[in-house]
Amino acid sequence: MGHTSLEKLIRLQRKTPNIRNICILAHVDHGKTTLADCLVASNGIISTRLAGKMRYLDSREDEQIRGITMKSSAISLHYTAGDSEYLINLIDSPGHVDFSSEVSTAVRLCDGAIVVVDAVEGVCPQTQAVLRQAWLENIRPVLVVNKIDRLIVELKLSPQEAYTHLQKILEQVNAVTGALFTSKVLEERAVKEAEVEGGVPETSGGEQVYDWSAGLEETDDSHLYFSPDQGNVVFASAIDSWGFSIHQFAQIYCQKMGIRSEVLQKTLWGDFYLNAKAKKIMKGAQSKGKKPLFVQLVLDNIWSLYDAVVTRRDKEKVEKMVASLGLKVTARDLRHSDPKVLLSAICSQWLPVSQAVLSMVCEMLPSPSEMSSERVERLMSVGTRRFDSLPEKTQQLKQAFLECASEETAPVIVFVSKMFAVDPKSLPQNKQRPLTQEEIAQRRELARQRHAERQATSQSAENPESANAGGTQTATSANNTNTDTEALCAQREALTVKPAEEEEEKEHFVAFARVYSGVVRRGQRVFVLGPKYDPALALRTLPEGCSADDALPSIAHLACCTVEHLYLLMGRELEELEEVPAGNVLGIGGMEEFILKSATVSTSPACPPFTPLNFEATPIVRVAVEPKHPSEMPKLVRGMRLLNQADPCAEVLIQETGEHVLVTAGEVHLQRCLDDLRERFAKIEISASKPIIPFRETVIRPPKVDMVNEDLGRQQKVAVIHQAKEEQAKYSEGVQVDSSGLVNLTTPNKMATIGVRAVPLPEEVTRLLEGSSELIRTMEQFSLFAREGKTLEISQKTLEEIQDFKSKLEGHLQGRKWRNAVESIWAFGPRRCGPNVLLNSVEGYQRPSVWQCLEREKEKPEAVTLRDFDNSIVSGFQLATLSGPMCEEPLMGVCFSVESWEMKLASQFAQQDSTEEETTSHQGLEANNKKTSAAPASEVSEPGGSSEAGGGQNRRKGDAATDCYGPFSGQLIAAMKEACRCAFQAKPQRLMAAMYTCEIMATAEVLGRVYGVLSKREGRVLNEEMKEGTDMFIIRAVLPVAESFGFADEMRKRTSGLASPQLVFSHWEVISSDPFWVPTTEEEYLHFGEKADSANQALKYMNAVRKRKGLYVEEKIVEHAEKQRTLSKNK
Ligand SMILES: Nc1nc2c(ncn2[C@@H]2O[C@H](COP(=O)(O)OP(=O)(O)OP(=O)(O)O)[C@@H](O)[C@H]2O)c(=O)[nH]1
Ligand SMILES: [Mg+2]
Repeated sequence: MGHTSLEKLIRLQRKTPNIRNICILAHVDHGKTTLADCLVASNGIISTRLAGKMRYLDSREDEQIRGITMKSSAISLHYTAGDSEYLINLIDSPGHVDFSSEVSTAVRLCDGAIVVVDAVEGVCPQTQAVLRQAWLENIRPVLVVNKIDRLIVELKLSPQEAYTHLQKILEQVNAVTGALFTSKVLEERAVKEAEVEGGVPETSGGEQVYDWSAGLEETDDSHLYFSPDQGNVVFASAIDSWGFSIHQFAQIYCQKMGIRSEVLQKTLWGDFYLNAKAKKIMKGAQSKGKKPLFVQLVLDNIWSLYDAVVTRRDKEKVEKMVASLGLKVTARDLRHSDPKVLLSAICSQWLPVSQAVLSMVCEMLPSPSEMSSERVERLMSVGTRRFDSLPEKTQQLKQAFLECASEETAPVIVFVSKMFAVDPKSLPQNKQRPLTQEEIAQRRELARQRHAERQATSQSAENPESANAGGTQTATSANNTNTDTEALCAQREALTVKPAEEEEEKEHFVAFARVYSGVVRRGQRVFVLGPKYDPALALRTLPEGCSADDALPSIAHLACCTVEHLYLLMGRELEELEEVPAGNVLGIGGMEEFILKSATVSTSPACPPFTPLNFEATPIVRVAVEPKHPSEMPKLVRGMRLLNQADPCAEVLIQETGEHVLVTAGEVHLQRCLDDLRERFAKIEISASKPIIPFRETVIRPPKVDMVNEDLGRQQKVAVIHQAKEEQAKYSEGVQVDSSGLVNLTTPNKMATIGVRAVPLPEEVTRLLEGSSELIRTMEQFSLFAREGKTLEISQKTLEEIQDFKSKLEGHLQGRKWRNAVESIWAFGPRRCGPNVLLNSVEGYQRPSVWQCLEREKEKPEAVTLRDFDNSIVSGFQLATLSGPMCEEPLMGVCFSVESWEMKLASQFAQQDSTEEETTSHQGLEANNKKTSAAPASEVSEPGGSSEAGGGQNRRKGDAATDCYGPFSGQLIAAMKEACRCAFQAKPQRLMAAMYTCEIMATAEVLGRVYGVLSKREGRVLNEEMKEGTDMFIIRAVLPVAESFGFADEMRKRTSGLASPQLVFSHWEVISSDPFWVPTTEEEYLHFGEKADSANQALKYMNAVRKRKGLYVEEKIVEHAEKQRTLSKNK
């Protein structure tokens, strides 16, 4: 089969119903790239012999070396079925968890997916993840059960056993789909119910009608499941290049057996058998102990082929089989020493995998023009904004999506899911192309002139006199030739050399994109919409019918740019295109200035930005990087910026400490990023720190047992309190701590006193807060707007979510201690949305609640206003929660309750000596009321800003605000921060460690070693189960991130490569040991010795962080100094 010509592909790009945009998804190593090889080989791009070995789409060197895919890459293929021709835009994706963000970028551009499952390993964690991703993006999957050869060669199953095994695998896959479907139906039902409830006025009677018909029973889900008789399953062995669907076998046997192929297609899979006498297909193979049709007609044949070719190497039998199948095998293949070569040669003719897979793809997966309206709405509704709330013009664009039209009038809509860097040399415009006749002639002329010129100069050098004497004519003619040649040279250089040189300096990015509507052309002007672009706002500002060609006022998150290059993505190669019609995957060049990672591109300003990609992995591994030579810092900075753009998941930031930090999803990802930095983006030597492990700081309830598990008696508690009193000394001046942990602190100018107490939040609350940060941010924004006198539109759905969040919080915060707590939440922190809470327990101080967005429809509560400096308290809290006292890591799960806040008025302060002190907060409040009604509070900026806030207030406070301790608001922030820190320290403090979950598959022999490695690294096994139908065990465990580096490697080494774990960030966990613990009881001394530093893991972690941050670390460095001295004296 020849190489498909570019023209043909371009022609096919216009036939939208015959386009399929698909990706290959699977768990790591299940054979995606190998399968892609087979498909690529069917187009003659690589040879069939190399298919499966070359892994053509793994174009990076490290991908080839490690044998795993690290990025998604696309290739356009051509497929002919009968008389229709198809264009298949295929994207191969990585299966390793570290690169799951690459999967998201691939899935977004597709309409369908090939989910590959290893026939031995079955459904693995990433299989579930990719099925979920496909589900969330609303794309339709088909299934390829790969590596069937392993059932024959490795597991040595009989055909009957293999059949049972395959049934189990299908069940597993369908169970995952079923779970996704159920949750969706239930969710939809909940939404419907909510809508009904919301719509029906409450007076309509208390009776609730429960409509069961909206439930699961009614919804038809049969089309969702994978079943060979539905035609959405292929069984394959990509490495041996064969694969089949039931359809193919039905075709083969319908003639042989004289049974209609439709009947065979329904019965080849399932509990059917052949009654040879009656020549009928009957049901109930299992109960009657008969061979199912699938075993008899399909698996038996394959098994006997493997038996003849691989196991017994029976040449005669092979020849017979080949003849009976009507295949042609070359003598060279027949004689080859490796039986696999022969096997491939036979199978690739008999059951070519590309044929099976591609025909399934074309039949079962939708074309771009069949996009469902549900999917369109989901793509267009950003975050909390619902489709119905979009401007009308924007809603009209839905039609363009559905039509997927390539007419001139159709608006261009393109989504860019990632930017990838390409070597400038491999860009088609820089590639060497064969010279045209004209150019050859030009070059010949050029060479001739240069030759003549050289001769002329050598001549004139030989006899300068004659040249001088020769008169002016020769000289001028020589000059002429000279200038001519120079001009020509310059021209030629301009054509070739120069651009190449310049290009080398610049990294080239190509946008990985898909056209959803319209035709993109080279040189076209388009709008680039950032993720936060708001079409409603832009439509109001922009003139009617404007385009990206016009000079327009600047609008947030909107830029105009020109489409410079369009490419057809062909794996390692790119082909230049002039235009790309709707429904195709493509590459766009020249957008690097405008797009960071992903964006929406359109010719219509009404187009909304697409929903952000949902990434499954959280970047967690951070390292600080620096150049080997400090002078190369600018190169590093530039390199990091490029890396940030080129990787969908990597984050690059400069920490407060000034370090350049790289955050990645895992160890393998980290390695790849560093390699990219070194070799591609910065091109300098860099050194990376050890991974920076994040911790959180928290407080807990006083423990009931001591370190040796003895009950902490009453006496000891007293001792602890004593200790606390002693520790009073370590607090700074003006701080009072009572035995219950209440901290009272006065500002340096003695104007304000605050009382703060730290309380641990229940675990569920912390988790809830962590999961709801988006909502909290919305609430925060609402309050901010409210303070500025504006209102923020929040959709009904979001409001419901907030209400739900609030009631959940109320549910968790029960008991006397938490009475009214939810209502009196003052703020969340750090960064105003974190998992810590500031409570307002100040008697008599009422402030607008954080829940005010929920109360908007209700009668406005009588105007409650902010007290002066309310924001300073919040800022102080934000600072305190951002970095805790243990090792300056963020806090988590801590509630700070402000129990008193007393302020003296400035006037009183001025006369403080003469009059008695008057410190009631009510007076302060009244004064504020007046002030705030006159000038709306503007002190809503960040900590730094609040010191200048409220000009009126400064004037009024006059002398007080400019006392010798600096602005008062600043003092209050500092005091609040200090008070929080002291309150925190007054409680038992703990570190929290980030935890990974991992799932390890291992055989029984290596199980012991797996446990060994886990326990050495403080891992905890959650459960262990046997995988059905195999001798594998699945172990689920959690492991601290701090102990995870090198874990995968060690595991592989210790188990000789049999177990390879994948780590995914899961949660934060409190480390139970107290970093400040010193032995106090006799038992503890006995147990741990005087210093007790061997057992204290938390202390080790804490000190390591402190050291890294350059903080003071209390450590005894010289040990047993006397002994050493005595030793040396004795010498
Ligand atoms: N026995 C057998 N091995 C296979 C088959 N297909 C692939 N393999 C092997 O499985 C390994 C992984 O194959 P890849 O194609 O790189 O797997 P992948 O799914 O692309 O892996 P990632 O991209 O890293 O997730 C390779 O060693 C292949 O040779 C198959 O059908 N049978
Ligand atoms: Mg791969």
